[in-house]
Amino acid sequence: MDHVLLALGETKEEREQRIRTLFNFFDFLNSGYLDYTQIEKGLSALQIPADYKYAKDLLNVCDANKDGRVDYQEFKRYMDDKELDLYRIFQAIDIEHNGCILPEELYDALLRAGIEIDDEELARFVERVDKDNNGVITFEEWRDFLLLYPHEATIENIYHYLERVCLVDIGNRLLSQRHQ
Ligand SMILES: [Ca+2]
Ligand SMILES: [Ca+2]
Repeated sequence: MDHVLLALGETKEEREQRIRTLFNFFDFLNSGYLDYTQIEKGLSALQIPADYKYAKDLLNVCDANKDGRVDYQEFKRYMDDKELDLYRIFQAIDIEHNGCILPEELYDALLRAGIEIDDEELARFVERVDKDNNGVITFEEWRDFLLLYPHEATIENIYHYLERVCLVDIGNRLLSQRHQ
């Protein structure tokens, strides 16, 4: 976890605070735990494709004692595991180890996994994750994009997730055009 903190420039306390804030965001009823409805609503509010399965899977992955609720400790443990996983795969993609993923590196990582995409798709993927639009993906941007993705962070899974999120974006854009 020390590597993760270093990559984010965060202290242990700042990280704890960030996770607590996210938990409280989901726990809008202030009940001290999250259930399916809260997770589903929270994901929707964050513009994350929150179809039935996705929220359900996130609940199942977090809910270690299987009582149908996610308490803070369970949520925190999920975050610990997830951030470590995301850090590992980030490092594997960032082969130059300069702390950011360049579009070429993402392209190469996908290619190594047997997935060939065109320039347009690559640009769309990078743009989706690259929040500050500087053309590269930092670990913080990577983490924020994938933190609530409940499935194993393999390059194949991430590819399918990116595809899906981009489709949702395109759908929303078409909808807002129609409403203009
Ligand atoms: Ca539980
Ligand atoms: Ca960036």
